[in-house]
Amino acid sequence: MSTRATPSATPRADGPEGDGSGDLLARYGCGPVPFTGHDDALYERRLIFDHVVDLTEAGPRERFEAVAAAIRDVLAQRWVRTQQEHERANPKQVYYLSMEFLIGRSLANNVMNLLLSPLVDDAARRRGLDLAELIEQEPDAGLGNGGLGRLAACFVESMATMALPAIGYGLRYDFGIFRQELRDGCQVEQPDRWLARPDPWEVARPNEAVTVPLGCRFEAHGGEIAVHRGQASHLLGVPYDRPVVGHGGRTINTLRLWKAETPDVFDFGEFSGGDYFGAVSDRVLAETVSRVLYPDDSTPRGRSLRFLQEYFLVACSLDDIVARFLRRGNDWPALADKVAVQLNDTHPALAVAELMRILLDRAGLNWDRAWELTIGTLAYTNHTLLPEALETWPVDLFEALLPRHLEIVYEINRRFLDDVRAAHPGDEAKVGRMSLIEEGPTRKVRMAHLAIVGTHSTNGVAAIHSELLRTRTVPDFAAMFPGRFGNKTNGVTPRRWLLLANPGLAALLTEAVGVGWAADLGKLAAVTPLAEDAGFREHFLAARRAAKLRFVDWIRDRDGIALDPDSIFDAQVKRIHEYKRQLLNVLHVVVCYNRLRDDPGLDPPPRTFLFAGKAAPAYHLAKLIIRLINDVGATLDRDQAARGRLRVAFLPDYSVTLAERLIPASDVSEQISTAGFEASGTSNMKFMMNGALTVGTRDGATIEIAEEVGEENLFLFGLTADQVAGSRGWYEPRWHYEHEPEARRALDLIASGHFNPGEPGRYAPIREALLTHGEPYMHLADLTSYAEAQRCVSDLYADRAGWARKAIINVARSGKFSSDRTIAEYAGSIWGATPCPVA
Ligand code: 26V
Repeated sequence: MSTRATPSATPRADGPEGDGSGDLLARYGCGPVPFTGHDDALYERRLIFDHVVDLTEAGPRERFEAVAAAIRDVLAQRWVRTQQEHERANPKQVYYLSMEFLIGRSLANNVMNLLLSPLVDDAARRRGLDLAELIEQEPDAGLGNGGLGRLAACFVESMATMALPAIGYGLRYDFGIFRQELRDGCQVEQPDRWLARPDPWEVARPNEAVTVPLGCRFEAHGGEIAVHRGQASHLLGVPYDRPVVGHGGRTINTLRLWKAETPDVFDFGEFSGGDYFGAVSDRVLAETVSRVLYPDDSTPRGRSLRFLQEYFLVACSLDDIVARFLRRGNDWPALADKVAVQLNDTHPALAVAELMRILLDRAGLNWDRAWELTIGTLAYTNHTLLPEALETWPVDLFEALLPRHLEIVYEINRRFLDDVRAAHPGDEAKVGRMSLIEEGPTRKVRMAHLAIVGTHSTNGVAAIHSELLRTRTVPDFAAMFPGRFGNKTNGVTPRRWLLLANPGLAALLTEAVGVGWAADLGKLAAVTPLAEDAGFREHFLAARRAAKLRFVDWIRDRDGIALDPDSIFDAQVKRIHEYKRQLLNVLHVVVCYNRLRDDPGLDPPPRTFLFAGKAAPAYHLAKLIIRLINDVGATLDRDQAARGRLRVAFLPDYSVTLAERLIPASDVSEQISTAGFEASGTSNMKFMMNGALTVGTRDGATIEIAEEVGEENLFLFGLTADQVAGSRGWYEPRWHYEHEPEARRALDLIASGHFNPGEPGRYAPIREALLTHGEPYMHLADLTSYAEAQRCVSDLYADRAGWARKAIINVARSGKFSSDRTIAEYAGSIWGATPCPVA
């Protein structure tokens, strides 16, 4: 037994007092900052002066605001110092442009990264403050749909931890991702009023507002804009800054979110011809641009307001970037040496045309010079291969809103296609495939083509995804620009996803390998031999049990859902989408249910199948899947055959906060997408880090997880991406239905109305989808091997030592999946950026 003592329940961040955290932060050229010397009456002052409330009268929300404001007071000087140092040193500056930042809550995270946990715990104790209750007062900043937005949040945290001079740019939506309610098992969307109360973390900077000229005036109607051509107008972008605290608190970078407003009252005359009423409604209209996050995850329809949002982000951010670049005394030729801009998917790909416009029209450079600098400055990350998610925008929309940009896109295309023709004379089919313009009844700009042609780097987010991008999605481009394509396998921040989310396990790991793993996750490799240590395994299982109990309490308080901690917690939490195959999971549940009904003597370990995730509001089949999960859950609860042995729970309103509680409590991680469809996945990494075992297909980053832990330490099943692609065209789900009795009985039971006696035909569309010739997600093709993998899970669970061994190895080998590793790769091979430590 190598651990010294029973781990304490409180998280032990790398402490400032000579506990070794100094050396590991030294990897990033910096050590932790001791935030001492602040008088701890900050909290009282904030209560009295901000809230004008007697200390004993303050409610939980006021107390939260006062604590958060006090923490902001503590970090303010450091935040300013970081900016001053970046101004002084004029390093290569990194910018991460993203339409989404799925931040979640900030209070506990900031306290942790400032290494203030012991201080804050102590101060709270002395005041009788219930910190857990205060933390629950903070709404999630849900400015994202899912993986892409959460990745952006992990990345900015890693960049700050690694002392990179980096700024994230996004939009300050008034409404983030919708709140999901369940009524009769159906998803109902409610607005997310996260800014209903003042947000203590943001700092408005109206004096740094930027003006965005548009080629037309517009009106907004339900997500579409009606354009009045020929009348120019303006939007104002007001920055709201949020601190991004690096672990150790030395670097505090900025996340700058833009709010759309009208230029000030002064301009009202120009805007509205002196019409006061019209002027006020123009203000309201302008503000609709940053009103709401688009909730679709992968089905962009022709929603023109989204186009305007994307341009607004690009125009505000590039204006700000260029202003900072010039203010630091740089000159245009140095742009690509001093600035690296990463485009998070094609959503900000208008940056290619916008930067060209700035360099041509404002800097007065010639085309070739401007093009070289644009390509040298910008880089693009692709996050999905789903054809329906590859963005295109009608040429008409460009023409009306951004005529100059369309001109530039046409000129980029003309020169590019000249090069294509020169390389492939006579191959007009290739020219048509590669053109930036999709011809057809409505001509469209292909944003992925623009992004590849207009940047020096295109990367995917896991090895298989980058490979498929090169070989299947854009092979012509990969052949033309072989040096531009690369891979950057995603990662997640171990601070939020392990140190903060799982204090018990974090403390055990610290006991085992010393502090320092949180900023150098590779250090966990030293835990590997402890998988063979019976004493360590006991401590490990105890820490996991504690996380489970904590979650059981929390979800009972939040939703009134009672979960049995003695059952296996088997979790599939992610957006609801056919390719992610929640339906495969449900089919397997029904297979298990049928077995129990057939043979009441069966005695598998009890299991609770946990689901959470939102469906795009217009994705009817996804919403029907949610309803099915709830119907199955309710039926199992009523049936003696299942009771106590098989449960299904759909946890409403999946969020960063729910993930932080649920992942540490889960035994099994479901990563069961059709191979070739999930670009990376990132919850797979969070589960692994917290000691869950993966049941998964060979897809996305799960393949690399298997490489790290060895195939014997997870449960892989199903067709490979090549097999899936190879059977496209002849796949016949009916064959499985006819030859596999368990599959047939499961499907028949769902279609029979057993789970929904009130409305027997309810699930006909699901049966239809699963049995349609050529069903693209191949549910039935994988069901048998999935059920087999799940049988292995149940068998192993009975062997506690065997289970713990594999789970420990998963934690120990999770080092690769720290977003610090990912960011180090971006910094080294795409950005050419190095740390700029703040003294
Ligand atoms: C598309 C659209 C279309 C218009 C409205 C809003 C919207 C929002 C998102 C998207 C594309 C989503 C692409 C995406 O989220 N990809 C995910 O990226 C993760 C991080 O790289 C990755 O782990 C997931 O596998 C991948 O699905």
